[in-house]
Amino acid sequence: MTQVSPQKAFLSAEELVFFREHGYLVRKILDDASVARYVHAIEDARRERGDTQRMGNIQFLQPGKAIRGIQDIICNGDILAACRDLLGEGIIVDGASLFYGEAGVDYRQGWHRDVLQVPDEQIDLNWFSADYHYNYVQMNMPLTTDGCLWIVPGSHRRQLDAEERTVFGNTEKMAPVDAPELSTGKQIVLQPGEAVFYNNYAVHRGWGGVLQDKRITIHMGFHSTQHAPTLHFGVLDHTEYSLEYLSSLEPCVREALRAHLVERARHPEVNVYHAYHQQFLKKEFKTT
Ligand SMILES: O=C(O)CCC(=O)C(=O)O
Repeated sequence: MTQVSPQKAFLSAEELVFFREHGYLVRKILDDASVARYVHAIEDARRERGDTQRMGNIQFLQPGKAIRGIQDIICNGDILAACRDLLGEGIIVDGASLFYGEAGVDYRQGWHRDVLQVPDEQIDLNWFSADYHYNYVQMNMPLTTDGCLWIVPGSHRRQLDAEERTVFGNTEKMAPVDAPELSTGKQIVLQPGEAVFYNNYAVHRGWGGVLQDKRITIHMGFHSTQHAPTLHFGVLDHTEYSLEYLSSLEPCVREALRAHLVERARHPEVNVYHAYHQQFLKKEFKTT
């Protein structure tokens, strides 16, 4: 009988408990040479596209916006191993964006949970509880020092507390951008090549104020085929992945997008969220 050897764990038992309780985890992923390679590929691509006054959110796996030189990040063994430890086998890449902002860009989002794309009446409060099976992990991996992500540790596994309720008002989705500060908010400051894996149901926000330095951060989302989708699986626009586009990709990227297509075919119910999510991105970011 063929023995399938179990994959070696990447995260320690302590890290898994930390992620479950606090909703985030920081790990070093890229060495300096890989950071430099990706920055070079991005700066080349940005020169052709021109600059912007807003934080960019460039969906680098889509044909019209592709940044070929960074696409192989979706095959990074350590990132996939971390996601496997957090979610289970059958890791499928979903979101893949580049946050790009020049020094001087003013970047402020309201505190939110990533349920913005769901009509209010479909939001289930059970999603924000300790026993809910969460099946999506989001990751920010900066290539420059980045302190733009803020999170309220532990808020993914409970309802909004009294302070949060005051700033959110009668919605579970997003507080106004000019709402008072949350005393429990924690700024996550990352060095180039470090990644933060986080639960996107936790209360969080992107907030840099007026950026002192350029921001170049790779942002991704992952799902496991072992469990039903949770939000917001369905970020990639799979309808754009033609055979011609797929065959132009590096083999590992092609295989990852093929696996994404197979999983999207198993879950057509998430397609409705895709459209809502794109509307959110256009409001919060410059997406071209
Ligand atoms: O790192 C950031 O800018 C925040 C991103 C964010 O809030 C989100 O994707 O929901």
